[in-house]
Amino acid sequence: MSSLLTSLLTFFSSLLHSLPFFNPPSSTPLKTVLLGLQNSGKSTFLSPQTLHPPTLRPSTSTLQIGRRTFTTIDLGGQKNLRHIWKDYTPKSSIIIFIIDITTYSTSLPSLKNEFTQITNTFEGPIAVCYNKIDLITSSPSIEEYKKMLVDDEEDDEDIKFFFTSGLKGEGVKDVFEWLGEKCDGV
Ligand SMILES: Nc1nc2c(ncn2[C@@H]2O[C@H](COP(=O)(O)OP(=O)(O)OP(=O)(O)O)[C@@H](O)[C@H]2O)c(=O)[nH]1
Ligand SMILES: [Mg+2]
Repeated sequence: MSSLLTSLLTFFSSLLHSLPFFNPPSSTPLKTVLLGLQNSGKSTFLSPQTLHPPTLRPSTSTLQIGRRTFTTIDLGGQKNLRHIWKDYTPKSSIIIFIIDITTYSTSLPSLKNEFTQITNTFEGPIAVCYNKIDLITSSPSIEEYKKMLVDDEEDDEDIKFFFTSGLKGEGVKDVFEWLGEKCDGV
């Protein structure tokens, strides 16, 4: 009898805690900036249903993922627009760095240059997304991609690497969940 009562109490407790009232959105929105070379898929990552022209001006939007609210700033990735990135990173808690996996080898020198500048100055969590995985059939492991981009052998727990397809929504939730966890308590 008591085990039946315990099961019933557990059931109703988990039911109540699944309701929004018991699990309200966290009050502090996380300021998130999307960086990456032109055409890597930043705008699509945030809004896959829309066809985006190249981003020329910073564009802000809000995303609710689970309990976390992300205020995102999408910046243009063309070479002549990248100088403004440094104006936005100090105001952001999070960076999502998007890489077009289909042009990775040819764009590696520019990618390394931009990524090094970011990691030299930014202290918060950075999600590096090897994006457009829906367009490739096989690829090196994430560790091998990481070694090509980052010279430092040491693991930095504030940087995590993901395979994503912004267009198909693959891996996107994992990225935001990890970022939300990294900002736990904020
Ligand atoms: N197949 C595939 N195509 C993608 C994906 N993400 C973006 N694209 C395509 O890549 C092109 C560029 O996407 P955007 O999201 O505009 O790229 P961006 O990084 O915002 O480009 P800029 O604003 O110029 O910096 C578009 O044709 C998208 O449809 C993806 O995950 N898979
Ligand atoms: Mg864009």
